[in-house]
Amino acid sequence: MIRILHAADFHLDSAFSSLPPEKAASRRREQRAALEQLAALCEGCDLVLLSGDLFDSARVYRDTLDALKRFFAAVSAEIFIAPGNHDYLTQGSPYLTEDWGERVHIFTSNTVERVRLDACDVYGAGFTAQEMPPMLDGFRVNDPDRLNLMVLHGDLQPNSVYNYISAEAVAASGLDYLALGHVHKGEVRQFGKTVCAWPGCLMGRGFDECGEKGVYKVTLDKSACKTEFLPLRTRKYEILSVDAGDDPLAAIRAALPAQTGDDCYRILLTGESDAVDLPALERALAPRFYSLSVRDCTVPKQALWAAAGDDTLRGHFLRDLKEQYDTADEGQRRRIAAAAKLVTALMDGREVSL
Ligand SMILES: [Mn+2]
Repeated sequence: MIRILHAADFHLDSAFSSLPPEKAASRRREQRAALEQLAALCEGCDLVLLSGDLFDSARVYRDTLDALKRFFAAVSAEIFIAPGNHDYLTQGSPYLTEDWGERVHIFTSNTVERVRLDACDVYGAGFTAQEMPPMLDGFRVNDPDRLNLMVLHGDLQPNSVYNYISAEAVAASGLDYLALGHVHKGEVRQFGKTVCAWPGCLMGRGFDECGEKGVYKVTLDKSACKTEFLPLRTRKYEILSVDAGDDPLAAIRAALPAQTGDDCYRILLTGESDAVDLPALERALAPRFYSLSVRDCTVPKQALWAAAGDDTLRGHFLRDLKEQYDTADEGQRRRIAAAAKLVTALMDGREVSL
């Protein structure tokens, strides 16, 4: 049985171009600091598989190379890296120019190579250009009786220009575990007897990378594969929809989880509401977040019975309901008003939730 730490898509030195320069620089420092957490998670593992896009681009700060080397030095396991589309191997790539130490194996060829260890065979290949044709097609393990792993960057989207990996190629490979990168949301799949997984990116960088991020700890032998998601403590991006109601500030406060101070939130106000004062809301709520934006997606409140006098379908419908409403008791009134609101919203083509 071997224990693997599988991570990918660090995207170190991302531009964070939506942030002001000093905040972007601070986010890049946080990316480097996340490697220290990662080193702690690698404790007790025999292998560390890193499936590409460790760097966001060819432009890498010296601070980042040093942080990565400190991470590698802190890990006692063998480390395997398969460069991806963001950090593909090209002249001047830090993968080729830096001395990464003895335990770090970087797959520098775009055809699959094998490294034999006592406990298993580790296969891998690296991107040598931004786009790569399928690299797994036709691959078979050399020795099906051994424990066979591969580290690779690519995805399952047919016609993907980033090393399209077909379910058939995975199922035919004879691999026990295929450690993939490229998809930024964690996912474990199985094709044939091969388990393949994308751990997702190491930390969220925008509202297209929401929720908790982390790595997989994999326990593997010839008969079983267990994957466990280990989250990293990093800033989260979250999008939250809140029905504005009569008091949007109270509605947002009621909808928020307790701890949001480290996180980046986008709050969408929905439903019917009178004019929402966005700057005042953001001022009141900003101290509870690392960053916050509130968007007003509400529609104006309509006087419920305003159209009851009109000679239209809406007018006739509302007049009938209004007559019932006027003679009803309190409980019935609430139900009748809710029915009037619902049907007028439907007549306006608005989305309603029941
Ligand atoms: Mn990526």
